[in-house]
Amino acid sequence: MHFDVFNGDADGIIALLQLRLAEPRQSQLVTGVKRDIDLLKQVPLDATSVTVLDVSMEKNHQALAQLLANNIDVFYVDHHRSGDIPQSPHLSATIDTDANTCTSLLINQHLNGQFAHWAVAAAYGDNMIASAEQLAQQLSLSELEKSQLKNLGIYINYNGYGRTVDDLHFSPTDLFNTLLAYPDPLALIAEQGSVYFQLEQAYLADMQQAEQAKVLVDNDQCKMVELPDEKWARRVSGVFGNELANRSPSKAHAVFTINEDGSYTVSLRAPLINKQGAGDICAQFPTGGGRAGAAGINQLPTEMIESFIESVSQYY
Ligand SMILES: [Mn+2]
Repeated sequence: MHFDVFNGDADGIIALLQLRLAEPRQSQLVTGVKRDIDLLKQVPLDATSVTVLDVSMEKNHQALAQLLANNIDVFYVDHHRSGDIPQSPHLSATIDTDANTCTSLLINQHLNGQFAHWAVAAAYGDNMIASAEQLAQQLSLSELEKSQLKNLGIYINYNGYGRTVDDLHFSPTDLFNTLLAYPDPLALIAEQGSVYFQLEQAYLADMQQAEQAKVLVDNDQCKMVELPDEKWARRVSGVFGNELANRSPSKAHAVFTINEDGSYTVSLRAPLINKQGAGDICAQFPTGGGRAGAAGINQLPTEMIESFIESVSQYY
């Protein structure tokens, strides 16, 4: 059995979508909420082959080494930190950590633009606005089409956030299977009552609640807000962070969400005009990590909040 392992956000889902639209294949899907990236260990060692999309190789290093040692062919495409890439005839890896690319854009190149409309939606969804605009322009998309694909990317990305799949409106597996019926996302958007409109309604309701969030800090370097421990807040935390970042491109932004154990889940965005340091800052704290432009901490203890605020204010 072939296994398709992918991140449950817009970039991961749409990366696989493009691949499976181009090369339909019976496969077992392995995914989860956006933060659930330790996925490769779920693949059994009797798998015939594996595709891995949009999850850090560094975080899946051991499981990858085991698959390769068992002569299982792995096709790996990603834009997160990879650590050392194993040398193996069984591994085909495309890793590009450029802050302006994402897995769906890498797959778009791999497929010579066969499903480029989907890649545009994914790039918008991963908040790679400049890259999305560039591709949209190459494709001569109208302003309306661009804004529709942008919304679609944002909604699919939004759907990936939650503590568990229970928080989500659609499990990433179900969403992937639903979207697979649409080689062109503009057809999905044109369909009355489609999943696009269902996600839109849910997104707008959650965002309206987030606008009331408590502001922890707002200075020249950064703005940080706190959201309560509720399903809507866990769903909206990441996209709300992107929205704040787009409104004030010169500031770093962090969204804090309280966990059941009293610690905080933190999602940090570097200033859009200076996409550096977010991953390094978060990696200084236990359970933290991510990319230069966007990173997070899964469990920040209350007593470390001040030191986190200080780190961010000093860095930018
Ligand atoms: Mn991604």
